[in-house]
Amino acid sequence: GQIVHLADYRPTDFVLERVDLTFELDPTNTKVDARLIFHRREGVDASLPLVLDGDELKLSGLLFDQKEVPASQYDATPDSLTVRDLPAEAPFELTITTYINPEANTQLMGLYRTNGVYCTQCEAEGFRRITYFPDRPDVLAPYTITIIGDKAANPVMLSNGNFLGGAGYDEGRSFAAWFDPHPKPAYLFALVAGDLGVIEDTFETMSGNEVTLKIYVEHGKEPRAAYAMDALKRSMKWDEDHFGREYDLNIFQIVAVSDFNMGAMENKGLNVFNDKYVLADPDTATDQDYANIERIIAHEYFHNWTGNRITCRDWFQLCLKEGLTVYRDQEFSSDMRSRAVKRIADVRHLKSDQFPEDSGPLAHPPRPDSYREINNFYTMTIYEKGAEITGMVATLLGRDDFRKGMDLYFERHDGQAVTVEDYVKCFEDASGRDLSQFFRWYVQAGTPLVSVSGAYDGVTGTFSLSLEQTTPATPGQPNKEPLHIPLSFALILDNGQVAQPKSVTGGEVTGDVLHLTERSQTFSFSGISSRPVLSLNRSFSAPINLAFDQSPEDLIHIARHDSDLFSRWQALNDLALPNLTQAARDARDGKDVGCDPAFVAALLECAGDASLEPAFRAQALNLPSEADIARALGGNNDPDAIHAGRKAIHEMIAKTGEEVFVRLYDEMKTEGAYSPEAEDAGKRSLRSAALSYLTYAENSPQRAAEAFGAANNMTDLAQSLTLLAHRFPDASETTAALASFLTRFDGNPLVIDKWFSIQATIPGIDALERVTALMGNARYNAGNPNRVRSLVGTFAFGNPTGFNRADGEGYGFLADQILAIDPKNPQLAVRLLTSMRSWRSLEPVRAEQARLALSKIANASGLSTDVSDIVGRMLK
Ligand code: BAL
Ligand code: ZN
Repeated sequence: GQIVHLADYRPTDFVLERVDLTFELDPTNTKVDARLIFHRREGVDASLPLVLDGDELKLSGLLFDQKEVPASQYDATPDSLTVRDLPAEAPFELTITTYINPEANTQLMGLYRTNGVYCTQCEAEGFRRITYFPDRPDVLAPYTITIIGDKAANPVMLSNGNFLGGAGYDEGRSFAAWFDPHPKPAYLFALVAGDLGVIEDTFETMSGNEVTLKIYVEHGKEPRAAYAMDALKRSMKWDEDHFGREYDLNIFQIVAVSDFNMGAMENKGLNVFNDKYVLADPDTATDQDYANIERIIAHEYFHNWTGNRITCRDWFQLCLKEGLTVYRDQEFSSDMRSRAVKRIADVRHLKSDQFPEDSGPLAHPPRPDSYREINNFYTMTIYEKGAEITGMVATLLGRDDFRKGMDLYFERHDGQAVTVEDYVKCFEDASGRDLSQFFRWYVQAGTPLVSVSGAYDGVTGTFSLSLEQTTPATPGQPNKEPLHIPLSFALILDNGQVAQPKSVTGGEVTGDVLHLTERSQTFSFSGISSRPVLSLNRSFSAPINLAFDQSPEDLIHIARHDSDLFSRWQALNDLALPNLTQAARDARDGKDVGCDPAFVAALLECAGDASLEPAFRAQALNLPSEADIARALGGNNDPDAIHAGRKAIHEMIAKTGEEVFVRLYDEMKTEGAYSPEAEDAGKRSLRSAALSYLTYAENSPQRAAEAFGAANNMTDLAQSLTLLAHRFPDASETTAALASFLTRFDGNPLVIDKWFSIQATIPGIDALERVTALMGNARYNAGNPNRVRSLVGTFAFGNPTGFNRADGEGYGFLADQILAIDPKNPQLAVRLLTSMRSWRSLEPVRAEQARLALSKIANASGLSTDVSDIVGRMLK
């Protein structure tokens, strides 16, 4: 793979006017005829050839205006087709014939087969595995698609756009034709064919168009698609109400497939989903599964405007569609559920997954300026930090100007392939605010650190706040410029009221937002009658780390009084963390672990506070993870000590709070039939947090075993099984529960994935042996991404003690898995590899073992560009 640079961008020499594709489906030998109409772009030298992209292709035929092209006029290799002597001005038609083998396509890019169904994945560069094409996102054209296939095997034949018609074709075969009038890049192309079940519904858009909605699943699974359909209709309505966006075809289709590298894909009018994010019923899906389905259905649907109608000029602009669409799906979920709880969950995710990326060898700006393999840039930074940046724009501009900027974006750029600059310009034009400094968020990698100190002068009634920002160096970016950081804040008085300063000096403040723009800045607030407690970065208004030595008393004050629920959670979290890091140090040094009673009291006060929603209280009880603690420790990390320290803290909280937990466990029982709605889900989450603490207090599997026996939904069942397995792996109750779960759900791979994951994350040195044994289980399938992620992926990402065993066996195992998977599915291999991105923060013995395993990968021959790019960066 060559390195591609943003600075080298230039438009294509030829403009693609129309695309007409005919597929003659065959499992191992599908014929593709691509009729492409081009003209030379104005001003382009008439001697320049047309160069099209390919990937593992073989040209079988090439016609120019329906006449065979002489061999002297073109060169075809597996990865490109060059055609010379083309007209200076007039449009011309090329017909390209290729034969491809869907059955042999294990990369799951391009056209492949999954459980007997033909399916495509073209983002980012999969279309070039189907036919030679100008495969880049700034080449937009309307597509006509004809699919010809065996009638009995393919009663369903789908593509993008509106259905034109279909009928018998010849002996045993039929055809279906589709037309997508909206010009689109090839990465949004999709084709699905096979024998599938379907559920159908309709949606009336705001201007009165009736849209047919269809969700295709394997036969027999139709009832499990009902929640996805409901989520789709709510998404369509929400996008109209909140962004004025209406759907633009007469049909919208979703297909669930069982082999898929990503969560889902937003192909125009024909979204393809990993079945994990479509199928749900109370017996087989957890509350988290339901929430994920709702979110991802919305995400892919929202792409119709942010991604499809307006797409990216080049792949460097990926966060333009992904960050914005994540922002939109987060807003949707916040409206459907509890905004504060959603924010807490999103920030937890950002901190646990994006912050490590941003502080390690894979750090990159949300808008990178070079890449070797674009598949490796579907990252937490592009998606989640990208979403945070749009969120900061909304904070800086305020609701109304943000909406005006979005409206302008849709109006100005509909039908175009644009840049992040174009996007930000819309907000500048709509609001009159200069966002040039703010733009640095897009091009500068690394998580900024804001150091805070506050001082109150009772004589003058002034509170002064000194802020200093630094961003650590990241690969390729040794020096960082100061960013424009919007910090939501409150000065909370003794009585819990928010102080209203008379005046502010030292910088801009709009409403409750402080604008930190200099490297260091001191704000002074006058007219403050008594010493306030500063609550800063409320709602996590900026994705930064704070260095703020706030006293436990002040944090407890925030935890009690802040009107921003997120900040109350953050304060409890900030109270917990030093206890957990100290516990890890003490455990490492063989000392007794202690815990600040004031923190425990504040936590239990929150847990028992009936005025707070249960889901919020559950989030508070869910202590920072082992990965969070490792990050806070910052280096020389011993996962065993972190685990032991955290466990000891759990035991202390559990003992002190036993009564509270017994009471919550009773009170939070949900009544009546299972509902996936936020309210019941919140109760279940608090109940399961209480149950978890009770297993520590009681140190017996009894209660979890009873909960397992009494569970009437998958949330409770999976949670109690997790507690049994993780806390009491050797108990007979655990063995029995694992066996009964397997028997009950055998034949349902998505549920068996949970069974794999629960066992793969049992802490301790035995985990590897367990995982290896499970790989021999008949239900495991090393070719299916969901199976691999649920067993090997969960082990590497979610089992810090088991994976990071000091003898390095965990790393060695992972290296072998990566090397075995890479030749078949590089994207899946890379996914596993990124679990080791923080290897340098391990203590020296483990770090050396990790380095050896990574070197083994790096030195293997025949690596994919994907793996070689990532392992190279990790070892640099
Ligand atoms: N575009 C890839 C899948 C997604 O982000 O929706
Ligand atoms: Zn997306």
